[in-house]
Amino acid sequence: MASVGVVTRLLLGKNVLSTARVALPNTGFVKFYSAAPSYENIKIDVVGTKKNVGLIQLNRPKALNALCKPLFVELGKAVVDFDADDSIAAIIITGNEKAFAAGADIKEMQNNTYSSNQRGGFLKEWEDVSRCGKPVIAAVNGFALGGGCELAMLCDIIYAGDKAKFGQPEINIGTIPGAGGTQRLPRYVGKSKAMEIVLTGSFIDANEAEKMGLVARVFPAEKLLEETIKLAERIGSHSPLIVKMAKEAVNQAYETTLKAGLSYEKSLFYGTFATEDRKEGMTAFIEKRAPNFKNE
Ligand code: DAK
Repeated sequence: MASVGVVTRLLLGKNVLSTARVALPNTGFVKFYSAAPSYENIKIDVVGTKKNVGLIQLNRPKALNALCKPLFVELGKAVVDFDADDSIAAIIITGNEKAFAAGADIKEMQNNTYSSNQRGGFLKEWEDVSRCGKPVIAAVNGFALGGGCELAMLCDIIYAGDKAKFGQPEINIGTIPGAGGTQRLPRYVGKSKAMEIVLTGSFIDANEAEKMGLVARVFPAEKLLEETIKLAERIGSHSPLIVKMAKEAVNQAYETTLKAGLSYEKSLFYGTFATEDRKEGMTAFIEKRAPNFKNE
């Protein structure tokens, strides 16, 4: 993984996982994990000045990070582990300069049948990513196509490098988006644009994706990861508990009516008043000091 200017890269060996903390020369305390699988299709890292950002890099460069099942099993596991780790405030999923991910692995699914899809719960690990309570940010350089675009849309925020290309080209290979493309894309960009993208299979570039509201911000490709880590760190400066509630509230907007959503929001808002962090946040404001959130 390319090292990032402001970030002290933590080399954890080959995905050594444990719950212990060890001091490494010049890197301070490094969290590492034990009993983790030896990942072959992703790389994980813990980055940021406070070492509170979990970084997952999809790592099948020869196949443009095509999302084969073993990759998705590893990705799901890494997300679940970071989600369970109290020292991690936010998670970034990224790829490489050429591809975030060029879709589900066409070679792997070529011989699937309707019944094998049904029986095998085809790509059911996707739910591990969508269930994550912590903010998940996609940092997209290169191709984000088909399942790659859908994976980015599963995330809470998409940042893109200026050469990124998004698309749902399933129509070109005789199928349709199957991991949220027909449902999430219209919610991001509206029906007309979504129809154009899904029915033509054509790609859109990063600036267009930003204009449509698919992407939150575009950066020069080489700055993308650095800027995404800054975003994750900024989120990580807030109360993790309240961040989780805010994420849940925003996501509810896509699941329900306005009336039900507003009611849900109100309950969560009232709920923040049962937390120590809400008390600390408001007290710190009035005392003109930085808050010291405790995740309580
Ligand atoms: N699968 C497998 N291999 C892929 C791949 C893919 N999606 N995309 C690229 N590759 C491989 C190529 O086969 C090639 O491998 P070799 O031939 O060298 O062994 C290598 O990556 C480099 O690709 P190219 O030679 O094609 O590279 P180019 O720069 O010329 O073209 C490209 C780049 C991205 C335009 C082109 O590779 C391309 O069109 N790729 C396919 C894009 C695509 O159709 N994606 C949608 C796939 S369908 C679900 C979950 C997910 C899904 C469905 C359901 N459930 C949970 C139910 C998702 C479905 C899809 O994504």
